Amino acid sequence: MIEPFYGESKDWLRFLTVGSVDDGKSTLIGRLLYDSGGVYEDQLTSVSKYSEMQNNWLDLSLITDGLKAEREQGITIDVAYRYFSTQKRNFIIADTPGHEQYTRNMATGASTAELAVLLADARLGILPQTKRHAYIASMLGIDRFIVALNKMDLVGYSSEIYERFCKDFHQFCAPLRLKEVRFIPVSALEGDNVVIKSRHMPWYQGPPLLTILETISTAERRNFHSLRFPIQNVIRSGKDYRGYAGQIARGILEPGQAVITLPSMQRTKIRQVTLYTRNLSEASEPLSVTVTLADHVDLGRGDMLADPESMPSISRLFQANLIWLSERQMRTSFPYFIKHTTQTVCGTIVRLRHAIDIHTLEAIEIDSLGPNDIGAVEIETHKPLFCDTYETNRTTGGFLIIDPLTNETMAAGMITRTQPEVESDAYDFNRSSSVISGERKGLTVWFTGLSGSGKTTISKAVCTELMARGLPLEMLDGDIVREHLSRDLGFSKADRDENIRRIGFVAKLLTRNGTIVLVAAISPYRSVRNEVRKLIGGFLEVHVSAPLAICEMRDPKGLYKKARAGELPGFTGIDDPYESPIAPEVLCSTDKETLKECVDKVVGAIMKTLADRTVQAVSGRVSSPK
Ligand code: ADX
Repeated sequence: MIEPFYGESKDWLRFLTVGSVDDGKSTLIGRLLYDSGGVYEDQLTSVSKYSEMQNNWLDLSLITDGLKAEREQGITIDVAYRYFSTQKRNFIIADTPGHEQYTRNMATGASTAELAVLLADARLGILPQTKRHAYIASMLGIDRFIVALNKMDLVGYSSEIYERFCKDFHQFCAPLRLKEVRFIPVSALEGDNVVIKSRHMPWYQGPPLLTILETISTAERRNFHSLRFPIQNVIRSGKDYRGYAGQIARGILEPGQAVITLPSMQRTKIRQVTLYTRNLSEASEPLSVTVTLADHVDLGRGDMLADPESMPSISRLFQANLIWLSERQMRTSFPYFIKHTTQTVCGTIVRLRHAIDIHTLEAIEIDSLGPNDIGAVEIETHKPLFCDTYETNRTTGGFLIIDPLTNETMAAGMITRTQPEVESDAYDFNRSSSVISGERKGLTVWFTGLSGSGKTTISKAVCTELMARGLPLEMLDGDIVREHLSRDLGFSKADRDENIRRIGFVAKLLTRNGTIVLVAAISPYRSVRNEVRKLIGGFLEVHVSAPLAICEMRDPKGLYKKARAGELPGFTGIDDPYESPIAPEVLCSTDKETLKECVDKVVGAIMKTLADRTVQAVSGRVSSPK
């Protein structure tokens, strides 16, 4: 059983193993685990049995390649983490078994690793794959490499081959600005220089791989300053308790400590830090804890507690490196979702600055990034991120780009510069903002349906979803409008039409100014709905539908009962008609679909409309003569 970080006296080293197909990575890991006693009894028995059946020698790659069988059964494993420990240290190996999607897997595995063991085949030397993996590992913040030249037994343990390889690799990795590169000649199959020093290579003076892993410095890993605590969850209990749960991305948290809340910028102090039910006197990254604050501050998911003396950048504009993961090409000016710490916001890739040629590590000009490409971009988000550069903090400096329509992860990103540091001439703010404001007119989303069908519930939930993505929003709910704007109106046909025209007029003004307007009104008559559709322009009609009997059963305000009793004449559905939309953009059948299904449908339609519009605007701009 692996002890958690907390209270552990031996330290941990998380490392990533990197190698091309057939470099012998599985055998090397198997050898490390086997020779250091890290293989479970039952695992060993099955490996021995299988090896005997096959070829009579113990095939150590089977210890790790057990995963292959799972893969063949269609179980996807992006990264396999293996634990082992020696007397000196605990180890976590992030191994990426897939070959096809290697880049994606590496990006996942490397995000927490502090060292990479890079494997190459002594017969083949440095392959393009090796270079790609080394570059990606360094880009993901790994600045310590152990480069193991494997299969030395197959090249007669030649010191010349090893020396030449070291020289070539040194040359290649010079621009990567690594802190430490150690080389080691090994034969994972024979066990040379893995755990035990090789008898076959007396010319190699250094220690075996495991000794390097046990002794290499990890001291700089943790940072006790510059607190970053992105809030994942708000825990409420009783009348007064409000706890904020999350994972410490950087620094320490302790009772009495001064913190600033972002984005509300309020100064307060930490009252308590708890782990499960235990109060802690101090907690540091990467522990997940719950804190309470000395003052009553209203915080939510995506907000952050930070060190007031050393705040992160609060930025909507930044430069970043991207590893493009999707099969589909990168699109500039397309509204993607940007997932950063605990919040997801809308954002666009404003410009591709350049891509990287993996062989020469030089910047090259291309139009777009495709699968496995690496490039530098400028990004603009609709809502500020509380971020650092990836170099200073992998959590607050890293993000994912997600397709809003399919939810596919398109790219992994690493922030290299935030707005205040971006020179004004390098960043044409007007140009990028025009993508956001000029071409992004607003949209009215009109929820129509019987009283009790669920218009207000769905529109409120959609509002929360869109708010989290940083979109400018306004809600016009029938009940509230009637309290203010339409106080003088009743429920005759003429009054209802007037009510809808007033709502339509306000929605038009807001839409014109770039707002997403969510209207929830019974709006029972088709003709006036069509009238406001024409007036507003950017219009999505959502029919929130449920059979009258169900709405009547729900009767949230007791109005159906009153109407049936004759106390509310002209009630829609009872003695006044409801004319269903003929071709609404979205139909939510609240008697059959869950709230989440309905919300996803509406949010999807909104995002698609915005996306289509941006694409049209961009292609129009490209094709129209100046
Ligand atoms: S609309 O017909 O003009 O679109 P709107 O959505 O603004 O109606 O307001 C409907 C709300 O007014 C209902 O949710 C209900 O609370 C209240 N109401 C009062 N009388 C009626 C009525 N006769 N028919 C429908 N809703 C009524």
